[in-house]
Amino acid sequence: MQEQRLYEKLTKRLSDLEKLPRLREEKSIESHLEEKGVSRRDFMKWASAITAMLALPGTFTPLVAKAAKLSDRLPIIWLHMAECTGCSESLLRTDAPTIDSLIFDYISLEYHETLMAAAGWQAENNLEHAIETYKGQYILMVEGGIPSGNSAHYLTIGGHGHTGEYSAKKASKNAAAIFAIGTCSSYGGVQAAIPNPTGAVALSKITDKPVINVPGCPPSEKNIVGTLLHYILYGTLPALDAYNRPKWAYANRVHDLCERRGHFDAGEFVEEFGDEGAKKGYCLYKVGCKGPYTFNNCSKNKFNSHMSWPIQAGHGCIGCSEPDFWDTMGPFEEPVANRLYSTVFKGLGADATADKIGVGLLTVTGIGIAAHAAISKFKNPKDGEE
Ligand code: FSX
Ligand code: SF4
Ligand code: F3S
Repeated sequence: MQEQRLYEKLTKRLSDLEKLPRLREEKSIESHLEEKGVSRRDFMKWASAITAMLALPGTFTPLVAKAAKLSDRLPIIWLHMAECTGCSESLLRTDAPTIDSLIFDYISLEYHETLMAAAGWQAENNLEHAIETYKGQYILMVEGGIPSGNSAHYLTIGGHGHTGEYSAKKASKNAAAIFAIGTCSSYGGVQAAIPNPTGAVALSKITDKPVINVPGCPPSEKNIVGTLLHYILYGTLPALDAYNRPKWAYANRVHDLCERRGHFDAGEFVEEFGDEGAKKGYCLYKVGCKGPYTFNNCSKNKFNSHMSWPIQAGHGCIGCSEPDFWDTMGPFEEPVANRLYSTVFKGLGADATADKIGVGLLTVTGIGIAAHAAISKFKNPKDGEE
């Protein structure tokens, strides 16, 4: 019953959107995909995978396909702040174009500094024009941390010499929805790491409007496109966790669905990179994996058309979708518990602690408890000496 009501609600939303004019060329998504060699069957398979990812029943697949078809009805403005452009690259630079990247080609991207042909004054005019023309209707996607306050000038863009902070504030004002794409925009990211010389902050710190965070350094192409499709489908904000991340993507820990989890539970660990355990695909906890403290769906969806992801490639998760991971998750190749023991307790039995963590401590405390709780547990010297 509830499912049917939702189906009707989403159908209504999509038919309202359908009445809006196409913002780009009069070309259907089918012909766009066909030109790129994607069959209708592949497209429907993709739509069904996205439906599952958004935690919707399989019967909603035609609606998701329709949402993708209507992705040219909403204007999008994409701003770059201080970052590496990895978020855009994650979406666009796969070896063969994925359907996600083709959808991205198809959407009505009114302004994107990496992709647009315009430069200099022309580019700035385009941005101002898009903000004016689509006032209250456009989706704002921002990539990168934002140097702020007295340090805002560290990010100065364009002929008018506006700071990134100025542009992001201005574009946020009349946006219909705002998405912070990547950890930098969501939480500040690498440029906000201590000592944060440019005063870089998250997008949510410079606007009082709601910001949906889509973290990851970079986030997967699926999480970026899924966020957009979710908005097209619902027209409202998704259910969020405490850090404003959509729950459909960030409700589980990387550890929960990790392909090496069986080895963790069995106490089989890689002791150092390149050892026998590494060859056997053992758990990477002792060489620094932060999967137990990191909320993201990479263990399920992977990257590059489901080809691989950090842990499959043989390195632990570095916690890239968590706030301040550069400061809180390092050193990246040591367990969190080692770090706490060697800094707070001056090297007190670091290896012994890691040994106990695998089969003992973490299992007893339940890896399922909140990361903070797990960390404060490690801080207790008595636990380490058990
Ligand atoms: Fe880079 Fe985007 Fe990391 Fe940041 O991604 S992949 S530094 S999240 O803002 O470009
Ligand atoms: Fe996977 Fe890391 Fe958890 Fe081991 S600690 S099971 S490698 S997420
Ligand atoms: Fe990032 Fe960890 Fe996934 S490092 S990409 S959250 S496996």
